Amino acid sequence: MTVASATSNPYELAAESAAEVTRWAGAPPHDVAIVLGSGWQGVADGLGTAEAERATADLPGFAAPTVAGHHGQLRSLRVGDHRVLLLIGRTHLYEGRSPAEVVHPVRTAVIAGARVVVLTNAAGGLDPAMRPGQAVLIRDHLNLMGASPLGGPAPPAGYRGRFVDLTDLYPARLRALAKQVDPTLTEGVYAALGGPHYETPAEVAMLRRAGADLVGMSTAFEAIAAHHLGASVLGISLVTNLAAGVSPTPLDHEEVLAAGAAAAPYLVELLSGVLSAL
Ligand code: 8IG
Repeated sequence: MTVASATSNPYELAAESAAEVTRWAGAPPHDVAIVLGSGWQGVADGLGTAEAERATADLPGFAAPTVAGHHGQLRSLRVGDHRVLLLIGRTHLYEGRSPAEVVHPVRTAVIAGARVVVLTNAAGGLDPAMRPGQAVLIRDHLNLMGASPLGGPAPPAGYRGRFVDLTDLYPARLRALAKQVDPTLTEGVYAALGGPHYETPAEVAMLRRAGADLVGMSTAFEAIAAHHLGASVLGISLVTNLAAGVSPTPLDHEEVLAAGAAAAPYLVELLSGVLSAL
């Protein structure tokens, strides 16, 4: 269920929920938003004590999550000089949601003031050298979702047009900050597929030949939408499994959540370090 609104325009709807977030959290605005994907939920408490917290269910445009490990919650916290909006749980295309619904939380955060958006996810590793529990910085993506979050009605007056350049979608400056925190971090190309099934071994072989290092079912739309609104994006994948045909065993969602829980202390250090370097 989604809370009713007078508008069906996705930008106006995001502006409405941003106004509600601003009213709720007060000034100054959040300057950083962090989306915690599956496997990353355990990180929320480690980042600091929430000044305020609410379910997304009563905010305009937020879809109710349907996936185990995705809660649908906003938290507002201070980390050093930053006001951070944590978006806990996310909406995926495979839940039957539209691209606009998938990016609504990120649009809300950027319109509410976020200049940096950190997108986290759990992903399959395509490189046999990758290890479950390893974090990888997203250097670029292949959007194989067959859609764009900028499709649909043209952005209203005051927004950038929809033919957006994506050359610098995941800016090197933000990746460099993360590497200052952990010099052993590597980078990779994230292939976004619709899911919810995992890939066939033939698809995994294709993705490797196409230059992908990671595969998952999120993030690409949100990165595009955040960049379109002028925010800078840092993408971090937690490799929780090796992809089909690379992994010796079948894939399963519990494995994702377990790998996330085990990596949580490291991921807290990493995100806290990035926030203090920002
Ligand atoms: I975690 O192997 C996780 N998410 N598409 N493929 C896709 N998504 C994933 C995978 C994977 N692992």
